[in-house]
Amino acid sequence: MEYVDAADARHMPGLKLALTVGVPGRWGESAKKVLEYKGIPYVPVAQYASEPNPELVAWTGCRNAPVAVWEDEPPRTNFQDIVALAERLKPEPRLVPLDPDERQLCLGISADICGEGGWGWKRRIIMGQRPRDNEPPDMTNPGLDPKVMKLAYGGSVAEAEIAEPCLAAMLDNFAARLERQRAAGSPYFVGETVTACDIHWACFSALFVPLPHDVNPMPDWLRASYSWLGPVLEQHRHQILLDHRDLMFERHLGLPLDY
Ligand SMILES: N[C@@H](CCC(=O)N[C@@H](CS)C(=O)NCC(=O)O)C(=O)O
Repeated sequence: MEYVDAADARHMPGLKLALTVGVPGRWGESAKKVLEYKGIPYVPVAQYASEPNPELVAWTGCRNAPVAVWEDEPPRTNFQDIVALAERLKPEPRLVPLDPDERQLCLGISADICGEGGWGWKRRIIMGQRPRDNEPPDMTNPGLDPKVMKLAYGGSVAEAEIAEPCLAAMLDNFAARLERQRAAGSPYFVGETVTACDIHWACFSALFVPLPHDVNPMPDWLRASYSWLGPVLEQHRHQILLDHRDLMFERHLGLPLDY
């Protein structure tokens, strides 16, 4: 992917999206796939993992990614705000259902996947507590500033301990919902069409079982870190969660990933 520097991008018209260069950040990939699914063009802006990113901060007030800026409107950094912006810029194909019950379900599932305290956040807190029991040794990126990452996303040992049963319950819940949907004839989380939470799970399933290297070339340390579930979550490796991810990428989102 070709990235524009933040200092240049801030003067460009249209939609700008800051993304972490060379790393498939889950929030960034989700924002990208929401826009791509809807056919909304954007300028990819370079954000460098764990670095100060001073030009991006000067422009948006935000150091990390993603950051979406439409024209000269305020920046959007939260997954739900980015989906709402995309819906406004191009309502079709719709990713947030009009039906109130379905909308609450869709946004609730997305919040459970991407929101603070959700699947991605809790999984990251566990991944940040090193070393974990029996984990392989090669899971730390020598290029990242551990202090910055710990401060931004670290969490505590106590948070990591309570995270694991919550994550296991989330996997069971997502799988049970997909099983019910499958029995009703739909491969998607809500209703009969793709909604935002389908894209969010497809992208965040990398923290469960990452797509293979040929379509998702991740650095070895990151693949090891994303893949290592540990003995508790291993018991909740539901095949239907991977079937859903594969269908989403094959039918709707496209492969290989590019970052
Ligand atoms: N702002 C997002 C979360 C963003 C986020 O966690 N970004 C991480 C992805 S792992 C990131 O940019 N990491 C690289 C860095 O901090 O430099 C939200 O609230 O939905």
